[in-house]
Amino acid sequence: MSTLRFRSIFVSDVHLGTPDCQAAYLLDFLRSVRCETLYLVGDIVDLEALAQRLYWPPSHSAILVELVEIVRRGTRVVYLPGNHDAPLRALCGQRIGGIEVEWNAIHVAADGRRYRVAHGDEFDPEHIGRSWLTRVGDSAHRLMLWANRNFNRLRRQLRLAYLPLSIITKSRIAQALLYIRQYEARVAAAAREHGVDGHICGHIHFGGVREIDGVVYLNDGDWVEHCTALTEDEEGRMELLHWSEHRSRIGRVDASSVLASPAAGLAFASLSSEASDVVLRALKQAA
Ligand SMILES: [Mn+2]
Repeated sequence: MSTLRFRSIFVSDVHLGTPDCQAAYLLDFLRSVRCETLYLVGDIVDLEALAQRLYWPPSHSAILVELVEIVRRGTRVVYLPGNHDAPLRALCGQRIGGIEVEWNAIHVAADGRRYRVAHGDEFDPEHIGRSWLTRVGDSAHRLMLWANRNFNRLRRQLRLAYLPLSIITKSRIAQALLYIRQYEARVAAAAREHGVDGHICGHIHFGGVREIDGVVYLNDGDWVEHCTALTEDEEGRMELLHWSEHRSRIGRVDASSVLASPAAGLAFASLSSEASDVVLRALKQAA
């Protein structure tokens, strides 16, 4: 199979260390692509789950081995930890095994657009709220102490980060969509505040490409259910790809247009057709 070449690739919410991780599809994807910069946009290793139960099949080690190989090939790898790998935020500003660890990053696309990149749990007020960011300050040492001290309390709170998913599994679709829309709006508002052209995040396990009030919202999705990655080509065109037995382009942003990803198709693909009908009705009502 031929190798796909990209300028940059964004992957998040892999959740290594949990049985839900779709490691085989991700490994196939990583082995099928080449890029100059790979962004790991948080929740890569689920330290929160591993603290509760040790689960680590060989396929999860294979992902780490592949990441080492990607670094070795000369790809720049930037790791922006999320809430499920939050203890790694203590390493922000450092380079670990050739991987740059940062809270967030500014990605300048080939077309000159500037995107802020961060996992995105700070836009999810149900889980911790503003206290998370304001209390920490910017000292890595203080962050580490704070993370250690609050880790158990944090774990209880972080579980709420999956609110959208739990709502979806309960088939309360309209609320899930409302939650996702509110999240997207908060991310877009923050992008405007930062004066960037868009924001690239993950966290809510709902890949998405949208233009919201003049800024671009890009969510690279997850490798738990949807198996999606965000890619940038040499012209700065951003595409959301699904990668399993099927490979498809779900949404696209280029210099002149935004081809938004379908609102519900991605998130609800795994539900039964009956549930999908509910989704469609909810969508019609929302429209
Ligand atoms: Mn997350």
